[in-house]
Amino acid sequence: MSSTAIESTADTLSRLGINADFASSAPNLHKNLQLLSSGQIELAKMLLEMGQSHLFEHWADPGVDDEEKKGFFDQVDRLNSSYPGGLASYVKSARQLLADSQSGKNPFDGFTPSVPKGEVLTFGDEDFINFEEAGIREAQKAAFVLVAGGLGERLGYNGIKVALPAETASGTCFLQYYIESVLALQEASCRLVQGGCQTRIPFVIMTSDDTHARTVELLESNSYFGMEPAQVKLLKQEKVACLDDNDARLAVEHRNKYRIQTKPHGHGDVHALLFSSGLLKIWHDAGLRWVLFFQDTNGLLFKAIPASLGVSSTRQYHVNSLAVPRRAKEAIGGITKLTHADGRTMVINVEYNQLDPLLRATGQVDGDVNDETGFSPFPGNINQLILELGPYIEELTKTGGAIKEFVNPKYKDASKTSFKSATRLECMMQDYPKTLPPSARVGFTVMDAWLAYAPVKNNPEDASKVPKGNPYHSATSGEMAIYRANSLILRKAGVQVANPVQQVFNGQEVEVWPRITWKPKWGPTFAEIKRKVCGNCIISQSSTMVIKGRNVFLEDLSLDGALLINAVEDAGVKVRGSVQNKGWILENIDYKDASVPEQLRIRGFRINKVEQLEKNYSEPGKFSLEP
Ligand code: UGB
Repeated sequence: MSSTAIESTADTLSRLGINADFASSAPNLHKNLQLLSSGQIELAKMLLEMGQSHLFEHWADPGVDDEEKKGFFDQVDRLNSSYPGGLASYVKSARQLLADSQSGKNPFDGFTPSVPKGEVLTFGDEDFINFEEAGIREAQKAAFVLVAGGLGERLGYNGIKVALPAETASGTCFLQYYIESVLALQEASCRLVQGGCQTRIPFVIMTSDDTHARTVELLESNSYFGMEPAQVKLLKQEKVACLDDNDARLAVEHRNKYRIQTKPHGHGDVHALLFSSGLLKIWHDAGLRWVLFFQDTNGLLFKAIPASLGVSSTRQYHVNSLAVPRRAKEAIGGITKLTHADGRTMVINVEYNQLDPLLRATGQVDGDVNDETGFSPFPGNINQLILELGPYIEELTKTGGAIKEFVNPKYKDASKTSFKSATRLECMMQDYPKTLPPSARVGFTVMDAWLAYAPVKNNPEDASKVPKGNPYHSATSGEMAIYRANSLILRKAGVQVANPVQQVFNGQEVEVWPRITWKPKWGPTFAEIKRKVCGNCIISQSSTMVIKGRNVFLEDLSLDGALLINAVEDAGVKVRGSVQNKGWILENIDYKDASVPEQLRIRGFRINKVEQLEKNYSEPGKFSLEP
């Protein structure tokens, strides 16, 4: 028992300056004071001052374990210390935001949206190749941050999303793909330094209670996918308290009145966590210049990274948002220039549910619609941000990493006086530029979606209902997009890749291209891929090609079937001639078929490996594969 608990209640009260008001405002709590430490009593006072006396309504109920009451304060302590400014500040912000929401205040009041200017890249042209080269030079000065605290309710998958295979031809999961891509950049960048370099690119993963343990397990059981464990840091975000009403009364759990309901605060937490971890300063002192943020399930992402990093360094962008052409009403935010009546401007993501009302409110009567190109004029934010480290630290030193929050209550009716379920404040990492001064250089880089963006967010049922022409963003489309991108890249490099066929999986019609995949180190840039391909190469639509090796060269290859090449770092393999076999066949499966593993069910097909040519090169040397 602590010394404060031994004190008489009267002594404790007087030492803490608690008067009769306290006792009358929460008599049930008052009866329990002898259980609490002085720190906990301070927290209790803060809660009462913030109008949260309802939290103690059940404290005099008979038969309640004192441990529950102590557990309550442990939770309050965590909620208080993990939020910048503490719970009092959280409740205060919540009241303001809830009042604004109730009165229908437009967060963009006074601002007029317009289409901003940015860098628009075309894959494979001279500019693209030059930007990629610049990006590779900069990569050794970069740190990568993956936000992976979300459970992915829209996807409905039971595991963590980064453990899902990005594609099933090689079976590589998202986390492996990301780590191997960072290692490929590290290697390519170091090769440009005379005599090589010892750089280890830092890799941070933001997790949450929902994902942390399973992320650690995935890393550890796979030896960190080849990365040095010291390169990887996990930062766990905490959830925030839920709110029951417009007065921001904290919501208690239905089954346990001694616990406050909590929900995720959003990916915006990443900035405060990075700042408080001290990592930014360590990186700065080590001479790093860039921090790249990305999301959990985009299997194309690293095809866009080198060129975008090149844009950041060439254009000297403090903030560079990656974007793709966006279809109107597609569920991705739009990059928008906002100009205030008083002359202020900012280039910022406007979330998909806000863009349409904002456009309508500012005179664009049709709202969020496509223009003559068939796309919305506002580029789609894919939430991949590249920040310049120096200005980023400067800004965070002022803000502590706090990001402008919002609240999105689901009201019971038009009176907006009660909610269908408890709500909470949220924040988004792409809102970082909102507090920047006008002098900040905020830009963006647009690339074709086929090259840069194919997230896995929607479950099969929802995906099959996506309006025609809009992307499914499902496990099916995410995998098919990887094969399509690799096929198109090889085409651009001179390979004759057959046209796709249309097939329907889980109610989604998709283009099925040859199933081509390679390890990131085989082709970190387009220039490198072009170097690996020569002569007259042909790949048929029904083919599969999996390249696991760095120095594998395709020369006059004609492939009609399945070809798998596994080669160690220093094995140089020339692949020539004709490979023909029965290959691998895609077989339909139904997402409702519980006998099939969930990670396959959600894509609607599995690969039947009928016949293949598989070659392994486990020793260094020069080899030729001529079937
Ligand atoms: N995430 C966290 O790490 N913590 C959290 O608390 C919540 C999420 P979603 P969202 O790519 O199309 C974003 O749920 O938030 C991680 C952009 O806001 O997949 O609906 C989570 O693990 C939007 O502008 O997406 O929408 C995941 O890695 C648009 O770009 C990431 O945050 C959209 O993504 C995103 O979470 C998109």
